[in-house]
Amino acid sequence: MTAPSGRRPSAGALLAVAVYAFLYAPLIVLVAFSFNRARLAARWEGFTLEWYAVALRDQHVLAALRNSVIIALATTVLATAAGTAAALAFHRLRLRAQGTWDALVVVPLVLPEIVLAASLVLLFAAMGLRLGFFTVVLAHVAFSLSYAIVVVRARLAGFDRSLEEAAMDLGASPLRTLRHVTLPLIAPGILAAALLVFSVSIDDYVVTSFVAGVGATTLPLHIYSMVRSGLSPEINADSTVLLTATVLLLFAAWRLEQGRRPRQVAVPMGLGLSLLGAPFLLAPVPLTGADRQLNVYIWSNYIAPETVRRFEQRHHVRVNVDVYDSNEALIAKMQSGNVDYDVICPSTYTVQSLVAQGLLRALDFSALPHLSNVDPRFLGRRHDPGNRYSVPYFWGTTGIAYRQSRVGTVDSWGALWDARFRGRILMLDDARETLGAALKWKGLSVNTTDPASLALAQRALVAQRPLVRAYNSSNFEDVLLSGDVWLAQGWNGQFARAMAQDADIHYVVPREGSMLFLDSLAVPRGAPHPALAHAFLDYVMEAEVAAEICRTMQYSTPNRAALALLPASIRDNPAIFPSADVVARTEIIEDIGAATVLYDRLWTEVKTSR
Ligand code: SPD
Repeated sequence: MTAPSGRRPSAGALLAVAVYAFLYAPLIVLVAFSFNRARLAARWEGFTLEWYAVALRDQHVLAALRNSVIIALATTVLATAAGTAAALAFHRLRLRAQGTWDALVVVPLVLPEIVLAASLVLLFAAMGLRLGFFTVVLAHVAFSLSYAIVVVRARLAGFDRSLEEAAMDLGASPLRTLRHVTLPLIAPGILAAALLVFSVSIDDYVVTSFVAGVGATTLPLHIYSMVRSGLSPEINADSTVLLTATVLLLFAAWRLEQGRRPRQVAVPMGLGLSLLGAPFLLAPVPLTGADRQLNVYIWSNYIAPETVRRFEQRHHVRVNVDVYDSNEALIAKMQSGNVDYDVICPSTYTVQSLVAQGLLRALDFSALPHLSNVDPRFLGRRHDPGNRYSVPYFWGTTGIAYRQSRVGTVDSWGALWDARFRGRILMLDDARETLGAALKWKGLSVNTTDPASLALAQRALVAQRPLVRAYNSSNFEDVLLSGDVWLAQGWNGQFARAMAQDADIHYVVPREGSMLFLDSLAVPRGAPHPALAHAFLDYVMEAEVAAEICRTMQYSTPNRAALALLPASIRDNPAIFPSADVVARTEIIEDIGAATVLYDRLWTEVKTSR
């Protein structure tokens, strides 16, 4: 590529440099920004190793990485073994219409991933397979088998069959010939296939998101859920670790292929494997495989680990908690039909939608004696008359939290459209909540299905987009605490916790009105452990437990008996328990049936607008 001295570089050399820059610039930027002190900005603000420490402490990331490594290793063993066997068979067999058979092997490589994912979900449901680790491995083997076959066949293409014939002429059995002649000769191809399978498996998002179930969250799924809250340096650090491990392993494989001895590749191989092996030492023990197990699928930041641990101790069970940050994510999981959750936490309109789809199990009130602790004002509401399917868990408001020293006093949704705060505004990543805020600002109902009203709200959100630093429904209060944003739309409980840490942060339910939520616990129709699920529902309705959950999470409890057990700092905090005046200007989000699709489309258009 170098031009002879004194001569200008050739067009070919420049083109090659451009191609390599195009290929590697994003990776270089990613690695560099994993050392950037800034939390959200794509602007260099100084060197730090802090994000690696954060990633090492993040038990969710470690558990997800461990899941990814286990799945990728299982997939690699299965797909490489099956792919090698198939490649050998295809190489030997002389089939009629050989070209057609060859093409059929390649089809899965070019099939749109989304089609493969949907077809696998359907197949697993038809076979009665519950979604979990096993289905993820099966799905990964399904899409990576073709890679293994193609790579091993490429190696076999240059294979001299007379060597096998010579071995057999000398008396070796077919098995011995395979072991001592064929496999050693095609070993580099098998190794290359294994590496390719490992990397496509560890990397996969689309198929995995369809077929993952209880406790099978992989690193790409976890990273994607974090990315929805904005690209953070922690994600860059996670990705850099994954990238470094992959490069080290590829380097080791390349050196092996060059004929180096295993001793000579021990360092890169060891480093790569220890990077991938770290989560096995650092992450908590996986919660699958217990005799008695309860699978809870709940909003993030909605239950404290100690509350869960006490239930585990009392019932001698393991509780596996997976989290989501939108009702839409919950509905999608429930609709897949074969997922093993026992307890879920839908909001009012999602209870309505899940009941309408026949996805919830009718509750057995004889197993819920502590339901009597719940304030009757929260029972028998429109979303579930008679509470046949759900019991109230938390209620609260959507509002704005802000840094008073930066923005003064706020009392209107209009503050989130104030151009003076460009780049310092955070909005929830939620169709009903963001369109809801714009509708309320314009004096309209959050449950409107009128296309003109919705178009107006959408235009407002599109106009606001350049001002918005991040859309985030998970840890929005942390972003406000960090000082990266000054105004944030969000839910009261997490803001109440932020206010306890920083006196400059205030919370308001805007004067134009807002959304009131009531989130409930429910048992999915196909829950594998319904009795234990009822025990859990009853447990969280005990006065002491409900008070503890309210104290730790700081969302508003609907449990009347718990109120007396709360400290005044919580009970009298208007951000946690809003006054009757504030409640009077809120509206509960209802299920709007077919118009949900319109809300989702409008919201997607907002997020993809420029
Ligand atoms: N992090 C938990 C927040 C749950 C808030 N309730 C959801 C209301 C959705 N409209």
